[in-house]
Amino acid sequence: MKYSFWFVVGSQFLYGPEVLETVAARAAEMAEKLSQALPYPLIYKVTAKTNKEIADVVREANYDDSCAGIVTWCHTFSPSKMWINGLAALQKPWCHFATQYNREIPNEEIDMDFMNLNQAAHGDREHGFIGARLRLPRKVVAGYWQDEAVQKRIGDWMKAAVGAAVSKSMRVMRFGDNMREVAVTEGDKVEVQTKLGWQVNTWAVGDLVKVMDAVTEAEIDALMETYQASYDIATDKIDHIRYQAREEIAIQKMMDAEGCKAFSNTFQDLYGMEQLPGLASQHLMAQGYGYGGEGDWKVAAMTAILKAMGEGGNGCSLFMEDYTYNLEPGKEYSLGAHMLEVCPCCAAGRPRIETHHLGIGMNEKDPARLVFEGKEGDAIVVSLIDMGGRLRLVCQDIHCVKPILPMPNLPVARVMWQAEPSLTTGVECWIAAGGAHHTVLSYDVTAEQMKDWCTMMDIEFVHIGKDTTVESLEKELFYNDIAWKLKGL
Ligand SMILES: [Mn+2]
Repeated sequence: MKYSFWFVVGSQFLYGPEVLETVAARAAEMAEKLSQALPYPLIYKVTAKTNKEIADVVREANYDDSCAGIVTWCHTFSPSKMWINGLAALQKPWCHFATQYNREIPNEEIDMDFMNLNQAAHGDREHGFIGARLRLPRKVVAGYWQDEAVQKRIGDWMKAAVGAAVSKSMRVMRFGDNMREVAVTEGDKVEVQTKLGWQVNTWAVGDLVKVMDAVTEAEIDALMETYQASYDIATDKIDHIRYQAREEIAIQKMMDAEGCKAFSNTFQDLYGMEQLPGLASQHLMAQGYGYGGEGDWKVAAMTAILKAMGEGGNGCSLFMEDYTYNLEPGKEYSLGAHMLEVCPCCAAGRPRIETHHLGIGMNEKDPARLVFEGKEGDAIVVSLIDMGGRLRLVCQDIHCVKPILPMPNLPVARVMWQAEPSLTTGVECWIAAGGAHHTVLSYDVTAEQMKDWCTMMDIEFVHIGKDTTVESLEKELFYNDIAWKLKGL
């Protein structure tokens, strides 16, 4: 899907046709110039002067799948009662861009005509009131439209809105159920479909095995060439790698046939399979598919959504699990990994394909997997949890580092990070909020984008950052719980 955004500019008839022509020409110019700087096109649609014009453009936006959101701005004053019918019907993300065509107030030229034409300061306040009065989810971005920092904020919001569009059409393929007895990977599939749009359904592992059996040697040869081009082969068990290729091709065929962008499986149900898909899952994630281990369909869908929100529509976001800590004073780090399935998008170097025994699960043969170190950089980890009747997204700021130890006997890909506000306070906050051991770790989606995404999806957002304290967070969680219950009444 090629997404775009629509620019809807507010005005009214009061100032005469010349002013309206100027507003329309400037709006078209701004949309064109902004489109060159933004990650998605911004298409100028209308200078809105009537209730009907606004209702019409909103109706059109709602029904156009390629429209991922609308950006509004009031060049002149635009009385907001005429926006009510349209905004009340709006089903797409909304950004109110409080900007102005001119950067400076001209000393000599300013007169009442100039004031009437360039009164965004006035018009955007009227426009803001109706958004607040209608309690509509929206993003407000203020600043000069040609400033890079302002354009970046609009661009970041656009990517979050694309995440919302991807979420609304998300289909998840489950192979097997959740890992037995695990709580946090469970969840209400009706609730996620209602709130987030996800269609989460199950397919038999036996059906996957049938598709695997039908994969041809020629198909496997072609994928082996792709593996060789991207990774070093550090095992002589080539047949194990070929088996992972067979698994990858079969899983991808089944997902593509059903329009699924994410999948989950579990080591407890691999009947008819010789290996837990390791390399197979990793290479599927590298192509933008979401994945969750142990039947964790929530993290699978979130991985696909954050990937889509990232740079170029498949950014550096990956399924991750907190495993173990280094608690030396001054060297406090969390070590993240998974049994096999870490996406190579975050690899600091060229990944190696290795085969090792895996004691957990039903593995007749040592599964092939990619082994590498994660790259350095600022990142976030996010976890979507089901609070019973509603959803909470926990997001923490982290800083990935080069792992401080070589760990030569660790047979999996690994990422090491410092956490905000510190490792241990961060852990206390994360545990207080109920965040899972499974997360999506992202190097290019920000906490602000996740907040925007949660606003669009109407779910709770909890952010653990440099200024968070346990006391303030516990209060926030307590008040949020009451507020969300009242909201649901
Ligand atoms: Mn896990």
